[in-house]
Amino acid sequence: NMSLQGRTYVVMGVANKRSIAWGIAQSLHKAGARLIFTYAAERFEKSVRDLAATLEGGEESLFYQCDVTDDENIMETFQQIQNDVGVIHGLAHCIAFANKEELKGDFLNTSRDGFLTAHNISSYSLTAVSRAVQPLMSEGGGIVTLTYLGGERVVPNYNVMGVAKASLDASVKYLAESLGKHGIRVNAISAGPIRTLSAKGVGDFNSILKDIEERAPLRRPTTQEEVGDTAYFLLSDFSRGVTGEMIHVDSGFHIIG
Ligand code: 0WD
Repeated sequence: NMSLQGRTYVVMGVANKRSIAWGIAQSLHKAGARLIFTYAAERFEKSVRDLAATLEGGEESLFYQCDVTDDENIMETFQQIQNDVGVIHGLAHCIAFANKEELKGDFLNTSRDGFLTAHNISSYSLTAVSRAVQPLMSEGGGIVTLTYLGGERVVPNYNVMGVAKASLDASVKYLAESLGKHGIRVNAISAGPIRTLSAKGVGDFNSILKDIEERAPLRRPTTQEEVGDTAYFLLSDFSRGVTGEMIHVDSGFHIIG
């Protein structure tokens, strides 16, 4: 049964309408899911609420502030979600950050602070959030995160974020093992480049995009909707035998040498 009617999903990381998280929210909404949105800081609340209001029946959505660098904030957020809705059936983690000056030039110049920040927000947050949501996922379900090819091989300018994605990818496997006994699956989508707010921070993003259009098997850029529908699959029962997996939604670019 592909309907998500009667199910509730947490979507973390909708910054604006270009956010990959927004593509995921739209796919889950189409399938009938109830949505809970979290945003990093109060200043994002209005834009998230305005976007959600464009969904038919979006008045049912719930909103919480959650800064993933703050353990207490994470605890409070999921406590509040538990009080307000009870059971959660899945979560989409669409969060990453690195200092802009470290997303260009030579990786060798990565600072200790920049390294730790990138890993803290982009990788450790998945473990912190998974631990917080686990008690709410009493009926089992799925957790999905977003990763990128730059964690598997060297992509120019991706630098410290690539190392953080490698850490995130390994976390997906360890978390899949930890949470499998609770009926919770953990998977990653490796998305092709999509022009979002975060992508603006990556040096020479345009040439990364152009390369996809010219050389990826499907010869076209990845869309938000494509990632959204794969997240929907990974958060639905159709993927019930899949955990600890990474699915590339990148027009097939990752197979090209
Ligand atoms: O080409 C791309 N855009 C790709 C992105 C290709 C492959 C993967 N990804 C990944 C990113 O690395 C990230 O993990 O997809 C994920 C989502 O990124 P996005 O959609 O490209 O970027 P954006 O729209 O800027 O969303 C990033 C979110 C923002 O959401 P909110 O609603 O919180 O503003 O990450 C959030 C950021 O604010 N974020 C945080 N959220 C909570 N606590 C924090 C934080 N401390 N820092 C950043």
